[in-house]
Amino acid sequence: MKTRILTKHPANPIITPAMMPKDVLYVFNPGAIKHGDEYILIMNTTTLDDIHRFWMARSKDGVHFEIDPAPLAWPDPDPTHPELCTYDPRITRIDDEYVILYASDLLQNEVRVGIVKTRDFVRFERVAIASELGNRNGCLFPERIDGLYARFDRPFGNELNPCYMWLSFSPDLVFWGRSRPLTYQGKPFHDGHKMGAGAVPIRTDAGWLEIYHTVSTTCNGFIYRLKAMLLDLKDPSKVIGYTRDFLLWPEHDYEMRGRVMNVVFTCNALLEPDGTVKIYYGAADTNIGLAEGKLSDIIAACKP
Ligand code: BMA
Repeated sequence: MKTRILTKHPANPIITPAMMPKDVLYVFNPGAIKHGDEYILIMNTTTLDDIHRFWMARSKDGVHFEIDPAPLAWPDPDPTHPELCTYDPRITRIDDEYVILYASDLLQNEVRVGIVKTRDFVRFERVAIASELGNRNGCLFPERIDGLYARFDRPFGNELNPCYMWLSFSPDLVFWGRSRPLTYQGKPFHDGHKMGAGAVPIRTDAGWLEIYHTVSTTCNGFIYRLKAMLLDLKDPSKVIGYTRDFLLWPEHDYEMRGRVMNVVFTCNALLEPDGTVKIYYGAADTNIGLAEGKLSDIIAACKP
């Protein structure tokens, strides 16, 4: 077997439902960022009422987390659009703020990209629920591109037009447009049965590095696995390389059995000063694992 580019931490799963202070059935798919000397996770949790709510955890070493006593007080959206579930948060630091894009389920199967910001992870302020229905995996770039905010999104497809990644732009985080699919060598970039943004992209000399999820179908259902791609720095709708092999896949019990079987899913990739990338990932929509690898190895694997 080839050498692994990402190594799973020996303490995995680093967070399980049993570690939660209250009755939590599942804890998974965290957004992650470093704020001062702390690692912050905003985690998906599901309680006995089957609602997905965010819950925060903090750590000094990035492995052992102190979990808040209660779910996060999430700012109410527009009262005409009450949120049923909130999940899959991606935390981007831009200017001096942290902007969190997440999936906001209004009614069953009506998903939009919600946007909330904070400076301190204590007070959270609503920015928007981005208008179009049937869109998720929203993920904000850490820099403006040609003066505009840029985000990945993933409009819902159908049998004929499955779900792939798009890029949209906004002057103010509220109104989004100029949407276009990612392309590779001039054609729409398709990878798997469906795919979507994972991590907030990392700027590198070789291009924007994006860790994404790709979904395969089997006789027993979907398998969610992670790969990486490089995007043109000036026009990030252009894919300039991607990993042919999976970088992370479900193989252990905690990744294969749970609310949804055979899932590894990420909303983050944190670059450390020594060139290590830390990925906190959801496992079987039930637990949280940590995987680590070298930025240079991930970039090299994206090149044909
Ligand atoms: C996706 C999202 C994720 C989830 C994954 C696997 O569509 O809903 O939150 O981890 O499915 O169930």
